[in-house]
Amino acid sequence: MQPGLIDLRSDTVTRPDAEMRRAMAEAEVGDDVWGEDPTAIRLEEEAAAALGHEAALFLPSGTMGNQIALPLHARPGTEVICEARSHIFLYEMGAPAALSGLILRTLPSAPGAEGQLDPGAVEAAILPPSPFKAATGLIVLENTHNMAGGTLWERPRTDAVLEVARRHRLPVHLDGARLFNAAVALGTTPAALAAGFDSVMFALSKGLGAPVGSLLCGSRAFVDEARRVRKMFGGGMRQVGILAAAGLIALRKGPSWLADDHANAALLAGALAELPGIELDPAAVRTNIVIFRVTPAFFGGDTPAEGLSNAFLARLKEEGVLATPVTHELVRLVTHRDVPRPRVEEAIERLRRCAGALASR
Ligand code: TLP
Repeated sequence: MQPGLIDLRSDTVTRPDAEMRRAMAEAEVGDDVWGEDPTAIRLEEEAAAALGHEAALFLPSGTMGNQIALPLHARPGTEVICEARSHIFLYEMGAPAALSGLILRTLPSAPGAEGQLDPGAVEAAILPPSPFKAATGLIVLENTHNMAGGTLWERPRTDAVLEVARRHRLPVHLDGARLFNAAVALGTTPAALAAGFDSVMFALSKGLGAPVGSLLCGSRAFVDEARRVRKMFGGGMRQVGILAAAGLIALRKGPSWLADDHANAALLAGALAELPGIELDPAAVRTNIVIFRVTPAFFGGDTPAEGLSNAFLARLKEEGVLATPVTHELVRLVTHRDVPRPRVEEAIERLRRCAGALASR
């Protein structure tokens, strides 16, 4: 990467630190497909304990975790209820259909609660077994909700959805890729947020800082089945203790880094809200994701031919800051520990320069 570039595209870009690299070099390993990798076993035990679930399975990615969970809960030809911008719908390459024959029934966010579902709307969308229609097989929630801007599911609403699911005898999976961010932001534990779900995926490779890996947690019987499907999907990894060693450090130490990421995101959001032509509500930024709207006013009233977010991102890149497009007018910045406070302040200066240069044209 070009020196001086500030990479706010995602918290997935974090690089393993010296302690992780040392642990990787020294990791005790074995063949994990044979169940003989002591470091992977330790990571799975600690992950399960952290989430308050019986067991956990180490996986190469969060996508694999979600995609293993889906067919274990829902039969082919059934529907999965999820929010309209959820990761399983928008960013998993159509895998629910391609791998498991599942239909996604997307629901809009509850009014005033971006990324969350209204329990009544979930109940209304549930289809019972019928000779005419695909039945509902599963409900999936996402906490934090990535594309809604790192928003949080708090316990009362979660409980209301779980109660609906239970009444209809439906399983519920949690895409908790950033569950530790949610726990830190809400001042609670990941276990408190993971309670009551039939399965939970969380990522080590995002804000927690590991180079690779996610865990899928659930009952012992569920995880035994997940191990079988992981192998079927090509995710049987051999001396994977090399990666699990970094994962253990991420799991033990990573949560303590997240409050800084959240404070940095709040700082960025406050500064962005003051720029002409940028729209966002800084109070809605509760974790490490900042999503904002770029309006024609940012470009002096014109809509650039390449589109608002593309033009914004290109200008920002010239200033040495990387971000990602969400839609043609929405842009995402994600804070993480490889961009500490002074670099965030520098990013804000560059954002201001970008806005100033365009305003003075
Ligand atoms: N999210 C990535 C991209 O895929 C968008 C990112 O940069 O934010 N669930 C959620 C909520 C996620 O945000 C992600 C990754 C995943 C699942 C998938 O994890 P990986 O990338 O490990 O497959």
